[in-house]
Amino acid sequence: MNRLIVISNRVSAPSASGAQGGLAVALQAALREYRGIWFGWSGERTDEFTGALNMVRNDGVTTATIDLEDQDIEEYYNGYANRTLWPLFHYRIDIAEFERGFAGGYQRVNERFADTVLPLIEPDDVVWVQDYHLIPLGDELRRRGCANRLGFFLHIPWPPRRLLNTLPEASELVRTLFAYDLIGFHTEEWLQSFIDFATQDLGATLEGDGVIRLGDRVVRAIACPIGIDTREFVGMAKGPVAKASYQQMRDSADGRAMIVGVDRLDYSKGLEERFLGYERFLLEHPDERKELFLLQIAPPSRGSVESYQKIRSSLEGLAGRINGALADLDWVPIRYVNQGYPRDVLAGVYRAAAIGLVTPMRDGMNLVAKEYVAAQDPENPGVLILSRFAGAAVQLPDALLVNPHSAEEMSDALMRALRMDLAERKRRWRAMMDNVEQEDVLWWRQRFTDALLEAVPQAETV
Ligand code: GDG
Repeated sequence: MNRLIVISNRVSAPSASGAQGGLAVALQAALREYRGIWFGWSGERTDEFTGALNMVRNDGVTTATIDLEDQDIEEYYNGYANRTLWPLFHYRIDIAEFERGFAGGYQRVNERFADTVLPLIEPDDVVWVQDYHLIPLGDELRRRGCANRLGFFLHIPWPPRRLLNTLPEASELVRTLFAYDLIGFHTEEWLQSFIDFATQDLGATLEGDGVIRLGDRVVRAIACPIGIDTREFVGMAKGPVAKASYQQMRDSADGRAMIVGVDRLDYSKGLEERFLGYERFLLEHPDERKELFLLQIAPPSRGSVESYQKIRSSLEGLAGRINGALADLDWVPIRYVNQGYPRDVLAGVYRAAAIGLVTPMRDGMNLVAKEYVAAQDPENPGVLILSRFAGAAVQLPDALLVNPHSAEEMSDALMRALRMDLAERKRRWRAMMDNVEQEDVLWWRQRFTDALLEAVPQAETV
């Protein structure tokens, strides 16, 4: 293999402080190994798009970024990516917005990405495109003569075909995926929904082992669940910063069991339903009330999109209402925190929490669930309550799995977690940790890049 070219909406530059997500860390390790380039949007605006590249080499990884115009950001990023595809792919057609301007901007930015990255790609390079912002990019690269191996990974769910059909340009969009040699999803469920659409709506045929043919194009589709950098996270949970935040949380918990939730402030994460499930528990079990409290960390995201402003204000209202109705002189049921914390601080917070409450309505995977498991003390692990609708539930069946639509189920699970004896907590945690250790982020990217190298290149199938 010559080099690896990773393309994603945003590029996360290597940082000396290590304050980065697991995905960035994993991709950078791969890029270092394969002398690669990471290409994407800088996150900056420019008056007029020129395609000028900002190339930076840092810690063995080259990043190449471009700036986008206001209209691009509005239509492609805030528009099609975050107001059309994100809600639709999370089964929220009620808030998905279908506007031709968004679709046009999305297409234009994908073309701009293709124009700009193409000159960086050498004949033997392997190209790996990330996520829903860049679905048509592979097709745009092929139109420009790119014959390299191209892979695509979707980090979010793939919706059932009847939902996807509400998107006016669904067929054209899905057709472009056939430009890739390999497509990866987190779970068999998302993979199967993709196959359903491809076969029933586009007339594609299955040729076995995940190989799908559409006309003269052949693509392989696999389920390849992402993990976290478990070794790093376990190390961090034992480090000085995590120890300090652990102690701080234990002290402030004052003997009560802490329930923790950590989520980007996003309607897909089920935060309102979580608060209602917790409220139900408090109402059903008044005697248990002061035995526990909920710490919800929810750093705001995508604040320029209206649905995100709405969820923010409705959560504030809900937390205020629950606290107002149930708090006492010496106890507040919900600590709702609207800011982010460094990863090592979070590791200590997870470790101090007797219960991890991870209840998205839909989630491609959910890394917080895995981080919570990795941060636990093996001698006294906490209990993970996990939504059945997170991709992570497939790998973590020993969590207490709940339906996040049901406040009753959440209330019951909280009671069970609170009363669970040490032996059961240890048994469940060990089973979950085995998975978190084995199927970590390095395993994920190795599996994907190996499968991409094995795939028969499109250039040879047409
Ligand atoms: C998408 C898919 C899929 C959160 N708050 C803070 C903070 N975080 C970190 C968490 C975790 C990450 O952000 C969130 O990852 P998730 O997987 O939970 O969710 P999405 O951001 O929606 O990610 C998801 C993922 O892509 C990967 O494929 O699992 O399904 O939706 O790492 O720890 N990090 C810091 N401070 C915070 O306050 N430093």
